[in-house]
Amino acid sequence: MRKRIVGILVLLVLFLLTGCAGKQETGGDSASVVVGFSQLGAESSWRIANTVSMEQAAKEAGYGLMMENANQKQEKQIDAIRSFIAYRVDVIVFSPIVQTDWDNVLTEAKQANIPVIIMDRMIDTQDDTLYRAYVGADFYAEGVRAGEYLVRKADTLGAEHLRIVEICGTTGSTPMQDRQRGFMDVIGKDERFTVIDSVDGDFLQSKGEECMRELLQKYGTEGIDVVFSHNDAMTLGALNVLEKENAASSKDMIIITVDGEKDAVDALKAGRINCVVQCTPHLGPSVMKLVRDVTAGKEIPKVYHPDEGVFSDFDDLTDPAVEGF
Ligand code: GYE
Repeated sequence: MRKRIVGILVLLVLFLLTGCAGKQETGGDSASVVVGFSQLGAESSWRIANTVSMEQAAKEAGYGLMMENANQKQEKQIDAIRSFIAYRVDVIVFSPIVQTDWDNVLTEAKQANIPVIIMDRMIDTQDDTLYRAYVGADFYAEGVRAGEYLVRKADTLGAEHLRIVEICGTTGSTPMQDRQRGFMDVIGKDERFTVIDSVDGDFLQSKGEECMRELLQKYGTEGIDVVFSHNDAMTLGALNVLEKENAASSKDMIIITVDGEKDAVDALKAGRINCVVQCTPHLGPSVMKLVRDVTAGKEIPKVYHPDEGVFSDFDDLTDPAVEGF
């Protein structure tokens, strides 16, 4: 009898000990997995849908999600990642506001043996062992799609010269840099196109309005033929200004936007926008699948890009597949 009680006690102690040490070796057991998630802000409908996607996917997977919103401040993201390391979460996920200056904090995560998954935007680093995977759009391809639409539109209109203004996303962020590069690679050598100005709208609707107001003061509605805006929030802000100034102006201008939120797709259907390049915010399920594999000790792909397309005034916009998020 006594032997039996001792045996049970030994098992109990072993159970408690392995339970305490379990944070690092969860073996894919969803009940004990905690994900630390540093979201960069709440600047657009895209971002809000992305946050919801992460929350829902974590819930469905049965993972604990510690989320910190950085309100557009890189220092706050770095603090959040440090707090996840101190808490010893199982996996760190973050969406870097800009590309540079992540090496120090990611080295701390690596030293603490906590895998890092980068979501949405990318980082600049010489050391790709600092993160296990990147899940996010191919922003260069999005810029190319915007450029290809414009070339097709110019061909159809028989346009000889189009003056473009570009309203850019946050300076130094991956979508800003790569959307611009992709767009320029398509239209840059074609003499029909001139980018007359390129301004920073920080992915915010309010800044989109401000930028458009300034651009109109500088060039007037007559001096601008195309608006290429890096996200829907800024585009919707710019449209407010254009339509207040002169109801017909935006109809004459070619308006190209990126994301695909519901309001922008509705504006496309109403003829107020010409082209919406899609960028999906629904990255949560792909991220949580990687969390599952990485905590189970499996190899995971280094880069994952979701499938994306484009909606424009060349399409049948009554097709039910044409819809926003
Ligand atoms: O296009 C924009 C958001 O990083 C892809 O950030 C994301 C971008 C998105 O603010 O709306």
